[in-house]
Order: sequence, then structure tokens, then C-alpha cells
Amino acid sequence: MSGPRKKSAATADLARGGDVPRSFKTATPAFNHTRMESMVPMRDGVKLFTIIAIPSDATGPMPIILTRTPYNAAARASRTASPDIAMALPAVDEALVRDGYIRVYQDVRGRFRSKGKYIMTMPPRGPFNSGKVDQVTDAWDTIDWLVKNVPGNNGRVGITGVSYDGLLTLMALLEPHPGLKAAVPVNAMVDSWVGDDFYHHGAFRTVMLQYVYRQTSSKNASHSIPWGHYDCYSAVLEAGSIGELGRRYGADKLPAWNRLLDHPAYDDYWQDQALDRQLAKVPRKVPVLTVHSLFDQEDIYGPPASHAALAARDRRGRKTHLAIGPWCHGQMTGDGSELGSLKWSADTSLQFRTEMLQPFWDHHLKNIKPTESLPPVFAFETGANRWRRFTAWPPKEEIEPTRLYLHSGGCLSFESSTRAGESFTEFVSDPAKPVPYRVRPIRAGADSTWHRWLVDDQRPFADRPDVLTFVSEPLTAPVTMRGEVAATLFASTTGSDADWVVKLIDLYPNEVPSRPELGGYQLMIAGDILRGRYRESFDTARPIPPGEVLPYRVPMPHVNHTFLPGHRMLVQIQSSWFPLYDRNPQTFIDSIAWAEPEDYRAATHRIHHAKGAASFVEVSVQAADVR
Ligand code: PG9
Repeated sequence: MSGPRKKSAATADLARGGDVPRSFKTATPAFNHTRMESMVPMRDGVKLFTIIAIPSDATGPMPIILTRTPYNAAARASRTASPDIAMALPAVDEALVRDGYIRVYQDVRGRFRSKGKYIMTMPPRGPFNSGKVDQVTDAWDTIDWLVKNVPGNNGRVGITGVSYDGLLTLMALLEPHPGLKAAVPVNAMVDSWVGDDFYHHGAFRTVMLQYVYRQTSSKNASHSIPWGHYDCYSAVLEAGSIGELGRRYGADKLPAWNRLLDHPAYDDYWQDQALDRQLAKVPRKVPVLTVHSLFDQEDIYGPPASHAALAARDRRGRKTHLAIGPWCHGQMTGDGSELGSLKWSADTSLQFRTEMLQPFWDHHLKNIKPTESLPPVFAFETGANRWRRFTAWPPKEEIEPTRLYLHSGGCLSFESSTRAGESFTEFVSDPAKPVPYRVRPIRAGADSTWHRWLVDDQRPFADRPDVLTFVSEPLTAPVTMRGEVAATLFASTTGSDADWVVKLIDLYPNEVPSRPELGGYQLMIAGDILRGRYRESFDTARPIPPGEVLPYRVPMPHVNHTFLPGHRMLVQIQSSWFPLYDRNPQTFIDSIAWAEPEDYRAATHRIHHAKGAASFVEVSVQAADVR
């Protein structure tokens, strides 16, 4: 028989202290690193929350790799509660910390645990930032503090980050601290009017409402848009204009949202912030490896543009590298074996990290020269599915600018000769029924497969009467295209404004024995949009004279692609891409953001083919492959 149990001291009086001790330290002898959390002071006294992970087993002083972010440094550096540094940090950091690098993550001012005020994509000091600090000075002050205060560091710092963190990486180069010895901007936002997150050539990216909302409605991204619709297509269409869309969800109270709508043209606000323009003005000091993704659904313009600016200032060509992978936004940090329906037969992200990234860091931060010097350009060629090395981007050798002509009857060929009677192909574009950019329902947020939409099969759209298609004969030999693509459409409309969307597509053969599900697949290798009012200059909107045949140049993203024998080249033309881009009312009004329901009107558009006004897509083709 057991007697009454004796109360332990801990259960003697439950009400006294509560269950949570004042301070608690995880007790484990197995930690293989030191983790410091510091509030790093900036020159204006504002302190930024900074996490520093220092491997314990290093044999000598270690370099530091810094990422500055608006996306929560603590969460980023706390993947799991493991005692192993590589389990605590993002998976992509494993090679670094195992190899004796100190890893640092910092919240930018005003975000998460950092003090100060947040300004989304804060412009550098100048006409749009009259203060004494910006992301350039914050990067400088942080690096200065790190080299002076982090135990065991070797005084050499690298900076890296994806997208917004990539933009912050590029900003550090505008006035680099002497301790900054290498930079790897990944999928960085560079020019958000020309072709990155917010606009593409004047067309507004409606998907950014959600971004601005999360980014600026609270310090720690705690609000999401209560869409009230399963399908974003209907939510955006129902609202009408984007001004009204923002107002419905309260975004008109967010200064960052209003700023975007207040600058629809490529005015000083955008030009002064374009990082390729900024980088072109400063001396080249720091070695840079730029990373670009061929299927980047967010920042597909910036990386080749900033790379070009950096390369132009690198007289001896030793400080500038570009890597181009078959990835979506940020995929270089994860598994790069496949994207959507596409499979690459190897982990291309790992290949890049092993063959380029780690040797680049080791060279510049540890003075370990690579056995073979790193190529200026390391680019994955889709279609052929292999890595290529080039001395410049676009490669200068064997490349020939060539035109692919759009002919009537839906034909596409390198031949310019027009047949008798060829004049135009027309379609009706109705803003009440805009062309979806994906198959509906189009989901927002966490449920979305947004990251891979650029490789969606384009076949479902080809059947719409408001999508024109132009297709080549099946190829008898491979055709390889590298570098920028641009369409010149000679077009007319019955309206007084119009958007022009051009997609260059690899049309797979009807049957693909190794991957039957890819039979007839339409893979978009480049696509973009131009708001017709900016056809003459990006900074000034001009109405379109109805009925007049005018040239519209639609710049498109860079490609590095081989169309294999049996495949066909295909071009789709349409005038809406919704709700990725806001609708053009097709009636010229001052502010499309605040278009009224009656401004949206159907219009008949014509794409012309006749001599002297023959529409084409310009590509750079490997000379031997032009047929
Ligand atoms: N593409 C995102 C972004 C960068 C900068 C401004 C706005 C959005 C990102 O992934 O960070």
C-alpha cells in the first residue's frame, strides 16, 4: 500500500512564480557554434537587429557573409532548434558554415526587430531621400561594426541576398566599406519600372498589392489581404481599376502603395532609383558574381542589366561574373533539379553553388585561388539542357541578330518576303474579358504556385480568339538563341491606348517519347508587355491616334535556349495578361490607376505584315543555326 505522496519543492506553491523562468538557456554540450544577437548602431543612432552565427571548429580567422533583409532575420536564421549551425541556418548556408565562414543576418531599419522607420525600397540619399542615411550607409556601418566586433573574423566581408536582399546587396556597392571584398546579388530588383517587380514598361503588376500590403501594413508582416475570392482573377476584375482595388482593401492608407500609383511613367522617381544607372556612375572596386534566373517570375529584367553596368566599368574584366540558371526566383538557393514540368537531370542549383559560388567566395574572402579561373559567364542553355561558359553576355562570338517575321495565316519564319495580299491579322480585345495569365482559378498567397507560372503550358490561351498565334514549320536542325529578345509590332487599334503582350514559345513535337506528358507543350521562353502610351518614350504618355499603323517595340527578357529539331517556334500576341497586369482601358485617360467603368472599351487591334510595316521578333541566333 502506498502512503500519501510527498510534495516536491517545485509543486509546493503553484501560484508563486508561474511556469516560465525569468531567463532560460538551452543546455546542451553539443552546440557547434556561437550565436550572437546584437543591436548594431548606425550613424544616426538607430540600432539594427543582427544575428551572427560563428562556427566553433574553425582553425583560423574567418570571413563574414552578410545578408540584410526586410523579411525577418531571426526566422531566417532559426530554421530548426538544432545544436548544429547548418540545421539552424538556411540549408543553402551549409557549405559556407562547414567551410569556416561566419554567417550574419540583419533586419533592415524599421522591420521586425530593428529600430527606426521602414521605407519600402528606400531610395538612396538624393532627391527622393533628403535624410543622412540610406541602405548604402546602413550597409557601410554594419560592415564596419562587424569587422571590429565579431570575434574570430578575418576582416573580409562578402554580401549576398535574393531579390530585395539582392537590391540591398547592390546598394552596398555604391559606396563600399573597405572591408567589403565580394558581392553576390541574386535575382535582385534593379529597375522596377522597366521590368522588375512593380511595372513592366508602364503596365502595373497588380500582384504587388499583396506584397505592399504585407510589407508595409505592419512591422512584422502580420496582415494578409482578405481577398474574399477564391480566384484572384475575379477579385481584381470586380474592383475595376487598381486604385479602386487598393481602396477596397485599405491600401490607400499605405504610403508605399500610393507612391506606386503616383508614378505611372518612367519619371525621375524611377530613373533615380534604377540601380543599373546608379552603378554605372560609381568606380568598380568589389568583385561581383551576379545571379540571374531564366524563369524569374519577379525580377527577370534586373540582373542582366546590373551585370552590364558592372561589366562596363570593369576595365580588366576580372571582377565581374554572371551566372544564368534555369530557375524561378530564388531557386538557386534550393533544389534546381526541376521547375514545373521541366526536369534538368541534375541539381543545377547545386552545380552552380559548387562550381561557381563557393570558389568565388573562397577566392575573394579566403585568398584561395580556384584551380581553373572562373568563367566571366556561366549560363545554362535550356532545350539543350547543359551549362555553357562564355567570355561576355550576351556572347559576342558567332551570334547574329536575326528577325523572325509574323506572317498572315499564322505563319512565323526567318523569311521577310511577304506574299501578295498579306496585310494584317486582327482581333478584338475586350477589357471586360481579359486574357488570364494562368489557367483559372488563380490563387493568391500561400496556396499559389506563382513561383513556377512562367513555365506553365501556354496551350490553353492559344485557343482564345483574342490571342494571335504565329508558328514556324517544324525545325530540321537546332536553333539556338542567346541574349535579349525584342518584338517590333506594327500595329493599329480602333481605341486610343492599348497594351501589347508578346510571348516567344518553344512548341514541343506532338509526341515526346521520353516525357509523353510534354507532347505539344508550349513553353514560353520569353514574354513581356508594353503599355502603348509609352511607345515613343517611357517618361511621357501619349494617346494612340486611332487607326494609325505605328511601331511598338516590346523589349523582352534574355534567353539562352535551343529549339531542338522537331520543335517549332511560336509567337503569341495578346493585349491583356490578367490579373498579373492591370487592364488598359483602351481609351486614353490621364491616370489608368483610377479609370472609371465607362473608360474600359473593346477595341479591334491589327498586327500588320505588309512590306515596310512587317511585324517581327528580333533574336540573336547562333550563326551556324540560322535556317
Ligand atoms: N521580388 C520581391 C521584391 C523585391 C523588391 C521590392 C518588391 C518586391 C522579393 O522577392 O523580395
